[in-house]
Amino acid sequence: MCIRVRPTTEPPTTPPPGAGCGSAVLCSDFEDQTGPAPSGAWRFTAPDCQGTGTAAVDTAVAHSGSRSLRVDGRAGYCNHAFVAATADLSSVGPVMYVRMWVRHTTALPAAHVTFVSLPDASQNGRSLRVGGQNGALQWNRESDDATLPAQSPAGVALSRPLPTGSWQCLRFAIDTGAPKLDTWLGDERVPGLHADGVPTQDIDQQWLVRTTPPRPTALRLGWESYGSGDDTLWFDDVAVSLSLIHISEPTRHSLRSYAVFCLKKKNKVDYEVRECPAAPGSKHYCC
Ligand SMILES: [Ca+2]
Repeated sequence: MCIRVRPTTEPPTTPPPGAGCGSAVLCSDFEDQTGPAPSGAWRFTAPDCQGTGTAAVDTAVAHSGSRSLRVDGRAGYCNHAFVAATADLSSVGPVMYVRMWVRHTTALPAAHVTFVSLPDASQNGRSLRVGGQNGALQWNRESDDATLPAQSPAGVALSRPLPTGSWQCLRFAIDTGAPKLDTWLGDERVPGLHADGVPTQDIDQQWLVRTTPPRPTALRLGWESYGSGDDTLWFDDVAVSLSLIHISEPTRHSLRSYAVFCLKKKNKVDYEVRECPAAPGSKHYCC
């Protein structure tokens, strides 16, 4: 029986593991990687052709812990370099939610580039891509080269650049039952990266010409350039889930709250320390 509750801020037990993504289908902070070559749940791949681009586990820069995935992307079509999750994602739905932390060094170029590539069964294996064009983030569909948003000045203005030199949280919601997409950069749902099924000029009018929804089967992180554009990128705390994943920063234990529960059992009193569930909108709610 709970007699009293006393809040404390000290985490008394081993912190929860990994990328803070609960029951996610795929959840990786890359801390289990033992060498520079991706292993276990990840493997290097160069889907079309391989040149000077590289992708490897990095121990110098990390969002969580001491490891991340580093991609040295090079301009030119035949410098593809990706690390692919080995997980089969073909049954994740009806909405597939993806979260990743990404950091890069060079502003997105005017030319088209890709840094997330999802093989798509609805395109016979061609990719649903996330990258940039005209200096801002965009979605691209390989089979018909459609973009979201449209690459008009008004459309590009409704997207956002990917800031350089700091970790950014990118989240996607990919509807596999309707031609809908959503994208968050940090806390903002980016208006130009939002396909809602109703064609809107400069945003998703071109995208929705194709009504077959995507069916991603896998996740690849890396770099693919179709002209100009070198960049160095890091990825960390990557998750794929059936629900929107919070922008959790799993190693910041100070955001967790704990309470001491006083348990009275017959003639003795036991103390049990538990992590408190967070209330909506509060980082420090204690039970
Ligand atoms: Ca990490």
